[in-house]
Amino acid sequence: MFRNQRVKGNSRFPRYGLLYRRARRPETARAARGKDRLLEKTGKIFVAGHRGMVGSAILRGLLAEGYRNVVTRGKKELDLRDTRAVSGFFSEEKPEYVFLAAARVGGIMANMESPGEFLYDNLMIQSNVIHQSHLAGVKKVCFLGSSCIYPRECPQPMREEYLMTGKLEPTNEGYAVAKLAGVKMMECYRRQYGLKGVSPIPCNLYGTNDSFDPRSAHVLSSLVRKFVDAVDTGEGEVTVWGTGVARREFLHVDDLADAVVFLMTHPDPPEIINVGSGFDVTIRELAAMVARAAGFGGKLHWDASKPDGMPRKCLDVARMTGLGFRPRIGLEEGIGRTVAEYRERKKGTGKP
Ligand code: GFB
Repeated sequence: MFRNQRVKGNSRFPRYGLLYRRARRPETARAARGKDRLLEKTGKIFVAGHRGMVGSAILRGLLAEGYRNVVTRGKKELDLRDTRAVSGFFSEEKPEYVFLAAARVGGIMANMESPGEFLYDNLMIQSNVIHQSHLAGVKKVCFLGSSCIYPRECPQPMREEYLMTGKLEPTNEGYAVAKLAGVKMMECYRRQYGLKGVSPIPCNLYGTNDSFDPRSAHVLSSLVRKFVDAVDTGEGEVTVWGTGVARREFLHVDDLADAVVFLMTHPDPPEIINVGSGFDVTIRELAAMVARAAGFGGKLHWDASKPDGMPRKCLDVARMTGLGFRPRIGLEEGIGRTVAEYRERKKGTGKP
């Protein structure tokens, strides 16, 4: 619906009110929105991947902040892996700011089953969008990394300077190599061509518009589906993958979107910056929280034949906290919302 047009208003996204925004904006963020701001309200913004979980949250965030000149393209209209098509799009639309949220993403099993696709699709998408942004003279680019780009045996919590200091976790190596290449491409393009930008590195994300496909989803949404479905069908046991000892840090995608828009409005953000809650839980603790939120009182069966993945992934969020940003949605609340959204989705379509 946003193709080639200025977005007229945000009535489709009523829960993002001014009050909500004001309440959570720290002083430094307000200062950043002063005269030095780099993301102008009337500037043309391209949100790549606007239908995905992250892209759609960024789009909602931008609309709530009063940005109206947003351009988007669906996958069918513009294949971001196609260099010629992406070049044509940039010549035609001439965006001034780019949020690169388009990516092939998935949980641990999807990553293990299709490492080639995760590597190829992401390399192509990000190379095309970052390179064309440079050629088109884009003022600022936001490229989203992922906490899986840190080494498998990384000291915890993981600081930005630990990148490239060790071997990657094998279960998501294809995806991580691509994302790492994207972060490096941003650095190299800044150094050689002066391309301005920021690469936020989010922890594990969940929230509105996430996939609930049990084979390919990330752990939180996958567990939401399993426990809600078990309650609905009266199933007494739910199977959870792995041993449950792996630790993960979670952030609701609305908080990520706020952080990303905040960073793009900041006059001089760090080139690479972790974005997370700063605390982690074991998968066992997560499963218990989701079971409780879904109202599941049965048994949990741990399928240790499935991989645990990286033992621990917890970001050091000191840089982001230093800029005055803190997430707003706690894990308990976020899980509750996700359970409600999954129930709504089931009710609306009759199936998930
Ligand atoms: O979100 P997730 O799939 O991926 O979480 P990663 C995997 C952890 O949750 C493992 C356990 O320890 C799994 O054993 N788990 C338990 C489950 N039950 C389930 C389930 O039903 N579904 C899933 N998916 N996991 C991903 C990377 O790693 O993290 C991506 O593969 C990306 O590349 C993403 O970086 C942020 O956290 O291990």
